[in-house]
Amino acid sequence: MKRLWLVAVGMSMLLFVGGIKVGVSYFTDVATSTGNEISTGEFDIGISRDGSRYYDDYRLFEFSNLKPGEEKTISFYIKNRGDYPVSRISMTFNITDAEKGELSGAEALVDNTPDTGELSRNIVITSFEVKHNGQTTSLDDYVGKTLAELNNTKITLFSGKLKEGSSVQVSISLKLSENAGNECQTDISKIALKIYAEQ
Ligand SMILES: [Ca+2]
Ligand SMILES: [Ca+2]
Repeated sequence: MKRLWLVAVGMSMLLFVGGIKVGVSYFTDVATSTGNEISTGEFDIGISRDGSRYYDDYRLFEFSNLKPGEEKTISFYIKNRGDYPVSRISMTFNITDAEKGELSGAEALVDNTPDTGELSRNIVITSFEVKHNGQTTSLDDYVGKTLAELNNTKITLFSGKLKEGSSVQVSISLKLSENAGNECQTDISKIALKIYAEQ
């Protein structure tokens, strides 16, 4: 009996609600979804001297008044700041050798090319390392080479998977050869590093 009663109450409520629907507006609701889009992400790397701020174009080093036998280290970071993993990073040195002003007195005696510098032929790579995830890889193929020999050579710095937001650190030590002669006094090498990343 009790069960039947409950059913009866249920039915009467339905009828009642049905009754007041007639001629009365309903509350309505619509869910929308706007602003959808399909796009490609950005493929972007940046360079930094210390790993804090990254740039597309940044001067990483300037060494002046090098003496024969003197060594300097270039160190920089390359970061994947895009939306995809990077599978390969490579780099080239683009070198322009020039004389800085007039030939010096001692230089003029041995340098018969007043329009071209000799410095990059005398700058030797003594160490070339790439660090990623705490692992250091030494690029021994390039150690012992001069910058002139490597001019415009594509050097692979990293291959594998550099995740979004991760970086590698590159350290290159350069030495002005002890055998550098007076022909490279007051010479200047302008060095552009071009860094390429592949998806
Ligand atoms: Ca010269
Ligand atoms: Ca010179």
